[in-house]
Amino acid sequence: MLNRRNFLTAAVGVAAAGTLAACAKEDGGPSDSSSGGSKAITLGFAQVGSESGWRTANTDSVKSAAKEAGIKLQFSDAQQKPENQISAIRSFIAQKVDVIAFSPVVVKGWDAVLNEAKRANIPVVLTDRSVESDESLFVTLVGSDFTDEGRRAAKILEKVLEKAGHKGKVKIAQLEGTTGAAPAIERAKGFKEVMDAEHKDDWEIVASQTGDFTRAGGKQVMAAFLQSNPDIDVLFAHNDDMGLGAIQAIEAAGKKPGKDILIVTVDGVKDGFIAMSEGKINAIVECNPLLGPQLMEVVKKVQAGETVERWIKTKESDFMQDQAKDALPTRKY
Ligand code: GYE
Repeated sequence: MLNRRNFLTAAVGVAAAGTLAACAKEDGGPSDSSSGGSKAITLGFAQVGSESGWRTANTDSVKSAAKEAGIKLQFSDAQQKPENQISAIRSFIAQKVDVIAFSPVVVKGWDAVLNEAKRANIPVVLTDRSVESDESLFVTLVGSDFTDEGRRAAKILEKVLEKAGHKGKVKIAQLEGTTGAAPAIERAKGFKEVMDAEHKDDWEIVASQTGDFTRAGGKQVMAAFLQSNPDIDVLFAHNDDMGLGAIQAIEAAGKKPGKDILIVTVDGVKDGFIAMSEGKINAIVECNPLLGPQLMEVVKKVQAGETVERWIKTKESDFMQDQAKDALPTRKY
């Protein structure tokens, strides 16, 4: 995963990728324009799946931005299985696409296939999620700072608790994202960082399990949490969809989401905002899925051999319940 320590390696990585892109052109690969006219760039994109509202918005953004930028898109949906992404990347290499972009399901297990892309002189751009890999194997990451999102969730929970007039101990249940995925690891880490530094005596995570970023997962795991820990005060869900599933489980258990159990989620998709405007979610930490336009810009630069920043971060906001109704009409996803 990326951090400041890696910036030096980053510069080297970018330089190498620039050379890669240049080599690809000299090879007379698909981007060769020597036969006259400039050929469209072909981008192979290996998506995680369609597990959440965030993902649907992200896919739409990538597809429409490619169209707008005149980039030929080869799109593959991995259905949340890393092995499907690996096959998709191998097929992009076989097709000799110009650039590969992908949003890795989990952080580990990419070195072999990324080395194959490197040997084929095809630069790789990460989007949304990061990897724990040799950093020379990808050019850049276009996406959010998930550790910061975890910190922001803890900070906004302080406000939520204050607003609800909650005093004393806070029993927290956490619905984690996909096990081994960057947003699950880093959101948990950022939240715990603030908790350990500022709430050692009053906050406690009494239950924490993955709901795989899906609504069905959130519902099922929350139902189990309520059985084993009927006195949960707070739910921190790593995405809106799991929070929305959990709301169903909370209501089925005869409790009021947003009142009996205070809820903080991450993403800020429309359904999340609707639940918040109905008083069922107390706060949302935004994670912007509209990465398509930035990604296409980067792809063009990489293809042209230009230097790009090592981590192109997304700008985001936080929302409390009383902002939901006003914000809802202008939400773009
Ligand atoms: O929060 C979740 C999606 O990787 C940031 O994946 C993304 C996460 C997002 O399934 O809803």
